[in-house]
Amino acid sequence: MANNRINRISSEYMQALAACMRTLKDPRVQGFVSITRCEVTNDLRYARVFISVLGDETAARDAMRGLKSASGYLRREVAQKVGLRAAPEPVFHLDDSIRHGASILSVIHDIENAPPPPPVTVRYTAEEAAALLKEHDNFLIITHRRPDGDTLGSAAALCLALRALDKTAYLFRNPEVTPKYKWVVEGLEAESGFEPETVLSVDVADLSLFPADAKVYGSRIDLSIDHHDSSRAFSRALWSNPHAAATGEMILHIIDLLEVPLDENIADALYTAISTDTGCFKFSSVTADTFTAAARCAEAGADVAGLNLDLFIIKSPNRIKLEGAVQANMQFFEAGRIALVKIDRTMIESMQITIDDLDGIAAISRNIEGVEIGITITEQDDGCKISVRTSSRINAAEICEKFGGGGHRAAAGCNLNGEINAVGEQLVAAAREVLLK
Ligand SMILES: [Mn+2]
Repeated sequence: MANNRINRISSEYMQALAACMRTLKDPRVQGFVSITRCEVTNDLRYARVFISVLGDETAARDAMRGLKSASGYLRREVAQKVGLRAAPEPVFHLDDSIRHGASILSVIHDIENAPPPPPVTVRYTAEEAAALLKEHDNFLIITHRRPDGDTLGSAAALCLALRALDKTAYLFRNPEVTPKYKWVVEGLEAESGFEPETVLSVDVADLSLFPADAKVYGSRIDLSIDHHDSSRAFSRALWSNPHAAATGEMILHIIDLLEVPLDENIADALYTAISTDTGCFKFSSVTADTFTAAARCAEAGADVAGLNLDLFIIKSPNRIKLEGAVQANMQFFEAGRIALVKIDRTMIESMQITIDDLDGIAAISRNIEGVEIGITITEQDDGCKISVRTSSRINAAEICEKFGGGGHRAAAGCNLNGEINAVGEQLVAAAREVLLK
């Protein structure tokens, strides 16, 4: 869409919104707030509205809350004013430049001591995300806790692509990277003391999934790139695509927009991301785009056969023993429609099971004829980790959301404190509720 058309719509929108804001009865907003800038997104779905607030940090936060709660009302009023059926949804931002100026004049010490307010998230298109990457430099890329092939492969590929553009880019040093994936992050991790200007997260659906040491960046994520449909906003900008089978597919898209040619290293990282998140192209999330992305990796020199062997075929002797124990101890409920696997600490210790040995173990229970919900509970130092896998009729995320977790329709997870048998009963009860409703 032509830029001048967007500019015209933005300025009309800003005028109409300012008029509507003056009619708000909310004392948090009245008389203290003015709009400094307004940008309607290319798809006309959202409007980034930058505001300045007269007063201190508390007044600013209150005003933001007031505006957020009024955004539905404002959207309808603006639509009526400009004669549109649906106006862009306003997403409010504090105009930092003005707030900073005001702070110098007023309450510097208060602001320095206050925790930074969580940012208001704006949804970005792929093109807007690419533009952000082009404009910025000195990147730190954050991966999620218990990192899998998708978060690590996606982060590595993005890091390599940014470096190909002569930018400085590093991965956050995730302490939980397992031996299986060490090669993916080699040479890319930030040394301590690196001060990033721009912080990105990939494949991270929620702030709670940040590694503990990365929490300091929690309120300053500039862009989050993710494909989970349960994605919870925590970043300034979010580019999400729940139709992507892996975040790696999205990373390939953005690398294309950045016009960085794929090399063997990027291709290996992306193939790792895409193949691991799709169970080697077997999950229902796989689309034609997934195969196209994999084909692009193969074309660019990814070691497809070697990676498949390492990632999916070769198993450690301990893993084979674990699979035997899992199969022998599985419990069934609701006439075999729910299967429960419990892997307790004694089992893990006596069989010398590593985190890599546990990778993908959750698929075993779901892959039994008649099972619609497979629940796998792994007892860990900090509580129980639960993985739920479901047949197409059942939404796994719905079960895990009952316990504060989330994920995809076919695969989701959550964490629960408590004794493993009691946790098992809770999960089976929740699964039964979803199964029988
Ligand atoms: Mn993923």
